[in-house]
Amino acid sequence: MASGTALVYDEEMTSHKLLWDDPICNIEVPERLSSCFEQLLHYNLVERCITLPVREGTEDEIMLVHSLDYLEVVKRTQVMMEEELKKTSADYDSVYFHPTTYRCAKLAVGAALELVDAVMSGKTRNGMALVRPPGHHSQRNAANGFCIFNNVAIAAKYAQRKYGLQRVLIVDWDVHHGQGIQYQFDEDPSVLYFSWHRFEHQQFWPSLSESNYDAVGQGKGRGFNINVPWNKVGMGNSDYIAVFLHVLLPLAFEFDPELVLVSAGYDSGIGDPEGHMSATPECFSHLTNFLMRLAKGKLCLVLEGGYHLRSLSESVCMTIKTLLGDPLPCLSGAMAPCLSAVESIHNVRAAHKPYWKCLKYEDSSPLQDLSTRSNQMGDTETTSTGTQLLSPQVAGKANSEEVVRTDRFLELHMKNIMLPRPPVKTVVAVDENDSHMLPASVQTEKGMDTKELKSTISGFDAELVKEEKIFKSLMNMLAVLDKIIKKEVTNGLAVSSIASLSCAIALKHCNNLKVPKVLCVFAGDRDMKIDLDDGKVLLINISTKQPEETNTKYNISLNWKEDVETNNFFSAVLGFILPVAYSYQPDLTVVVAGPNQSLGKNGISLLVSLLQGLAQSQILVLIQETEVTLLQDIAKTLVGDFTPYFGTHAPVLRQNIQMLKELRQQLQQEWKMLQCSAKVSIAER
Ligand code: Q9C
Ligand code: ZN
Repeated sequence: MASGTALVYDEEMTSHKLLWDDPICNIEVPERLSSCFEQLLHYNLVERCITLPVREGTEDEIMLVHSLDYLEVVKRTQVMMEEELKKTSADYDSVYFHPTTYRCAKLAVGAALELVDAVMSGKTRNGMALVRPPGHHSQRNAANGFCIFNNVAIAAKYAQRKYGLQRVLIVDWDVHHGQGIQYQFDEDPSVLYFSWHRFEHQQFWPSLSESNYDAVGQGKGRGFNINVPWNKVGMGNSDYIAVFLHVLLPLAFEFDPELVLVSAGYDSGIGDPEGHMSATPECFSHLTNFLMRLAKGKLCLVLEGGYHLRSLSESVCMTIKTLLGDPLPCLSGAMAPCLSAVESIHNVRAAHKPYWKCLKYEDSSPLQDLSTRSNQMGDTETTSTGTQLLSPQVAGKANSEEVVRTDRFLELHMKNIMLPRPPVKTVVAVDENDSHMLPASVQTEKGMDTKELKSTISGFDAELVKEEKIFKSLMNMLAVLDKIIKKEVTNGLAVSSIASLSCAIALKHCNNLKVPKVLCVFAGDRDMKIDLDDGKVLLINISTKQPEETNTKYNISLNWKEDVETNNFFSAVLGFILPVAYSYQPDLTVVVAGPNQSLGKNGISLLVSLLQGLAQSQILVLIQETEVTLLQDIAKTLVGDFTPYFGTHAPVLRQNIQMLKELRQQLQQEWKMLQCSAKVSIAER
């Protein structure tokens, strides 16, 4: 499988710049690009990437999306004097031209295409192109919103033509609506376009009715355009993650793309003078990490907006660190989406219900503007993250004070979240007979024999523990866990003859070492009681058996029926397990593939892959001896040089969905990231 991360960049794209006074365009500056590259150098990330030279996009490539007439207009600006450049710029909304604009715009297109080639040919697994001018607003016959050629739309068409792709996903996390991309693929079911954007009930630029959630695509393309309007500013980490879990990811996994392109604008990040949102840089790590699980890891990001230089460059660094496979920083701030975000999520899901299997049992019709109405009635709820991390932002004109304040915040913040990378990522404790199945880069645990570990074990079932082989494997498992907790390694894996016992001992060891919060996801039959002490452990048990205990906040059973041929489990992972996990914010995750687990390779891989986003990627996987067929895939997933395929989305079973609905109903006040229906959350607020 392909490995490595491509970085496509050329300083020449900084030559495009504004030559006159224009209060609208003056934020799109050359330093946007150079500051990103400098910060990447500062964190020693450039040297870890495979740097690729840029090239010009050809006229034919540009005409995959744009008309010849428009191409000629842009070409003519090369030889224009300032007055003429001004006049041409004024023909479009929020655009400026410079004599080097044509050249830079061609390089931006070419950079995106080089990146697609690197990823599609297997030269690298993923990558990012740092480009100017941006692209997602530009249209067949028009420049728009600082954009000249639609880099990402051209890249999608190019990838389809050159590599015969049937399904391409475009994720546009820029804070503006990429209407240019929407228009290009509105009737095209082969490209799924997702965009979230500041909308404020159509008050915010570009103020189009077709930016709302009910624009789902047209003709054959119905259902393949996803708009998530933000009707308030200040949206933060929890709102973004909630939209990914409840809207984008279920549809994206069902769509099953062969390639993922990202219109990666960072004006959706904290401090941005256009967006006024409050997502912190590590949020982009999490978004990137999610998208790396699609299309067998084939992921290409292309820069769009982002106008707060420090916020932009730190967020770009977090994105590239994640592409490289580094552990993820925890998200800061309390994890609960705001009411306005939940309302948007509800409305998009309702609008897309007719087109997607995963939304089949959605019982909702769109709700209009509930959060706005309650707001007018004097409800002063503001969004969560930003206001807690940083004193409240004032919507409106950007001022230099706000920029400085965010700079100072980010300086401190980055020191807290930049994690050291352990020299060894994965350590395993397995039987020698099985070790040939493991990737070369894992370290095998030979076992530490310390009093401390022995005393942890000896508190448990004496008869079992007396057996030499069992005792030894428990010691090895604890040694692996110990290294994870001490941050000598990022993750680990152990095979166990009695998974329930191993799990109980592991949790005991966490408690001894004062790990504050452990998330334990146990698939299969658990025949051992686990001490759940004061929320230090959150246990989610997935089993085909009816649970004996009733569900509580920290002890949750999913009675799950699975069809092994296909993967039914997406809805449980995205719609329940991850929302609960993100709400809990564990310090360590333990996943157990126990006896009679019914999730199969697809389900367990999915679980392990996605849970790596929690707890700074610190995760211990315990595999029951009888389930060793999982070993190879799980080990590769932990090492990170492999993205398993999770199987196709099965039609969801009604009983599973019903069970999830009831659980969500019961627990969404405790675990707020579960909220995805405005009706319920309003009723209970
Ligand atoms: N009153 C990108 O982020 N603002 N483009 C216009 C008019 C234009 C943003 C405001 C913002 C364009 C790529
Ligand atoms: Zn933007």
